[in-house]
Amino acid sequence: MQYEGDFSPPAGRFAVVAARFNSFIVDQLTDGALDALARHGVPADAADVVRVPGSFEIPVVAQRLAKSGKYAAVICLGCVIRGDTDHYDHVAGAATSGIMTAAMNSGVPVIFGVLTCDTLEQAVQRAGAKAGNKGFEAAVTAVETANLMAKLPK
Ligand code: INI
Repeated sequence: MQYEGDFSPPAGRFAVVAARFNSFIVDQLTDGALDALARHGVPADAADVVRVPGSFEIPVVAQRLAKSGKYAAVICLGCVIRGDTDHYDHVAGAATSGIMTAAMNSGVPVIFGVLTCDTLEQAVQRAGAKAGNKGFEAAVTAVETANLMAKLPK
């Protein structure tokens, strides 16, 4: 037996956790994620958007949502841009490991759609320009992984 997720319309609800920090980028990621969900057959009223102050706050909220039992997957969206200090490393590292922890603690797919960029230009390219829209890609990953989880033996 082989198991693999697919892109058929998934059952259940989806949550998008979006940081307000660098909102001009994250809003584009959020639009991309909601567009991908809609294009994969998720009704608009089956997608909830939860906004948090910054990427550092994503994991605790994502874990709460994932553990609620109400969502097939949680999609985390943020944008961390390197500055003059090592602040970037702390925020990006905490968001990354916290999002994985939320997935492992809940058993629900918690998808990593946080941009970690050296420059604003890199972020723009990944939020709907030359390098695509990473929010859209994160939501497609959420659909595939949610469908895979539904197929796996209990
Ligand atoms: N939050 C981000 O999402 N991106 C950033 O680039 C960022 N920088 O650079 O500081 C950022 N900081 C805020 C952080 O996520 C928390 O909201 C804050 O530290 C309060 O806990």
